[in-house]
Amino acid sequence: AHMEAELRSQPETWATAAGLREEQSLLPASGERIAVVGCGTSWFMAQAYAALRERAGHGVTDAFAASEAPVLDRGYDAIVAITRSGTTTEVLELLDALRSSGSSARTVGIVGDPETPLVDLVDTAIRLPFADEQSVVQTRFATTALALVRASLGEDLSPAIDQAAAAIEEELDDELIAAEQYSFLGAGWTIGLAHEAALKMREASQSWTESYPAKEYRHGPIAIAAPGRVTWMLGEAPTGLADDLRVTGARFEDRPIDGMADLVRAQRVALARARRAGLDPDSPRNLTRSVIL
Ligand code: F1P
Repeated sequence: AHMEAELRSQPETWATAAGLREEQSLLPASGERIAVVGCGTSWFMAQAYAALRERAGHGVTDAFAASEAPVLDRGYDAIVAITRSGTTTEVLELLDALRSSGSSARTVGIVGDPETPLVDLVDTAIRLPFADEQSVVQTRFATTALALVRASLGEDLSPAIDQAAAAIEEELDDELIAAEQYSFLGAGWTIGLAHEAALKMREASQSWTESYPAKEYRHGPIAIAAPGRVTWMLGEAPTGLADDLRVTGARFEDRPIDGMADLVRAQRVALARARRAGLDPDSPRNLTRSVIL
């Protein structure tokens, strides 16, 4: 029940984030060289953040899984850590390592839990308690953090909010929920969303999912496209992809809506598949709310 309620609240939490001018101003300024880090869902949001910020012309923005982020000084002006719980070990260890290496990079945390220990480890904490969640499987914290980033880059989120609200109410067709396999694709900022959609399907519903940059998909992964399987593009598809897929017999999902709104549809498919399989999406197999090593 948590996942469903949190999923459904996304249009409101995005609208709230869009209005948080002060929190937006705490994000690194245009022109700074930055790295964005996180684990799991938060890493995928870091990837989306990096692509959006570079596209907006705000400067070099790298994204790393916190466990693989370089601790040697690469001359970043700031490091942004995204973490709902603020307790994820790899993120805390990275911040510790940066501090002990004498790095001069400013650190910024984007957190859900406002009292988390992480807030004492960063120079600036951006708290989004209204988007924090009970469920293990993240939905709204991740997308709301990204909504904050998009608004800070001057994007108008109204179309995304309206499309997400519509996506929450629409009826999902049976064939889409019952597929054997799903490959999620993205381009630019939606690559992170494709990875996130695939992760939701695995976490909530134990589904076989893959995810790729759309143009990479043709370099091999398309080999498994077949009838009864779904290839799902978030954002605009590259020219020719629809034709390539037609001959495979796979279903091509290619909605011309905002990537975050389409991610909400994928979250709903994950929830529907979990229910159908008799799984409780609030207690996913082998997972905990945050990974503490
Ligand atoms: C990161 C994360 C979640 C994932 C699972 C384990 O948590 O990987 O994305 O769904 O719950 O932890 P956080 O650092 O954002 O709290």
